[in-house]
Amino acid sequence: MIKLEKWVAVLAMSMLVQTGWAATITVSDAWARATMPGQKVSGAYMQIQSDVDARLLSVSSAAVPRVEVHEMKMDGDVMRMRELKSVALPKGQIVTLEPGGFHLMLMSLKKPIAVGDIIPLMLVVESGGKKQTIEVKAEARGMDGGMRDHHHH
Ligand SMILES: [Cu+2]
Repeated sequence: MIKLEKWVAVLAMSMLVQTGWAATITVSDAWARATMPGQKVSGAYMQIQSDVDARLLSVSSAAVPRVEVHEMKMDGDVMRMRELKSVALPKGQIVTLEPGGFHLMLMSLKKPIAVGDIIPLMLVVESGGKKQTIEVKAEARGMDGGMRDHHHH
């Protein structure tokens, strides 16, 4: 089991962060995929909306040794995935991180992620040349939360 504080009610709720110059970044429906014993990678997903043109640059987590921003795409009939330098968050648009598209890759997991675990994620977002950090709590869901993927790491 991963030791994390359990937030029960607040999850899946939208989160608003606003401080002075910063963009207003709204994150909703953040979740991570629970893992099987021995599985070292998983994914995290959410919807992000910024009130100005912005970019998601990177993500870190106190609970996961390494988090990468990935994109998954069909290449002919092969699904491929690559690490991205950033994900554009165009003004006012909801950008969805989901299985089969943009996603956060949770890597080098030391322990399995159980359904209901809360994975804290720190999103670094840049807008107008300035960076801000948004804290997101993603609740772990089971394998039926979406298509199976990421078996090739
Ligand atoms: Cu990936």
